[in-house]
Amino acid sequence: MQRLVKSSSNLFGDYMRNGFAVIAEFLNKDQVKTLVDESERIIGKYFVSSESKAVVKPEEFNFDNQSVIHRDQVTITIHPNAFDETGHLKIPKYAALNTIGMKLHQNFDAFRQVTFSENVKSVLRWLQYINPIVFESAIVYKAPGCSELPLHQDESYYRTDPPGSGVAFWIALDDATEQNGCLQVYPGSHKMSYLPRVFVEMHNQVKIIEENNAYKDLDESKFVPVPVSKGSLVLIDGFLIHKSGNNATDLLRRAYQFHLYDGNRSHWLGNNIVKEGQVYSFTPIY
Ligand SMILES: O=C(O)CCC(=O)C(=O)O
Repeated sequence: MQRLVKSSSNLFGDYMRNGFAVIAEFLNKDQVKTLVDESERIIGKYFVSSESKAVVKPEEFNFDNQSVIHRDQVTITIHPNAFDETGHLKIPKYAALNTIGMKLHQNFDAFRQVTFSENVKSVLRWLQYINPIVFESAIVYKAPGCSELPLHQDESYYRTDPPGSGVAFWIALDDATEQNGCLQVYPGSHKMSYLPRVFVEMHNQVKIIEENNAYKDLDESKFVPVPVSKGSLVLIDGFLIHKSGNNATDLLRRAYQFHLYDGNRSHWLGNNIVKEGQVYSFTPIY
């Protein structure tokens, strides 16, 4: 892997100020191709066109608005309207795909090598992570025609005590543009500490707690698009309000994304929907 060129003080400053930072060419073209080839292999093996919705849904993964296929160590989330009333896929599989995960960092060498690479470790040290723990990794698909992913904060989907040590590594596997639905961020919003939607598990059911209208007064004009070339890394603070646009092109827009928190600053709360098990895997990066 090539050495990173961006200086650590710039990166840390950008990240602290804005809640996100970009490192262009974090992966080179060959490394991106290796991840794309591996994801194709995973899709070929684990997601067949004759797919049926009936495939096992592990209890620990239960988002209402998505269908889930869990096979061996691979969990695939599918757009809810992709199945017909008999439970079979009614659109091409690439149009149906939402994510493939959730422990690629554990189960697939190509993803493991990137997630535990020296460059990832360097970035985490620059960001002053003492005990970074990766708990989820997935390829995120935005198919042609796919609509926007609504604004959210990642830490609404997992809980640590105290909150605030979460970060996402989002690596573009295609050039991400305003036309194909690149990330859009609200710079500085990580300092607002909104967490209006928090999902936790209670009695095997996902409940939404702490919902309020905090997002309703957001000035949507403050969002800025983050177009990046393939191989670029976008670091996203767990509190940063962000979204992604719709894909108005004829091509897929893909990213490899993994999430971490700092086990030195916070501990994982037991009532998370994300927990060690069939779907998720918690591993220290160093
Ligand atoms: O890749 C995207 O479209 C956005 C991903 C994202 O924001 C998320 O998974 O939290």
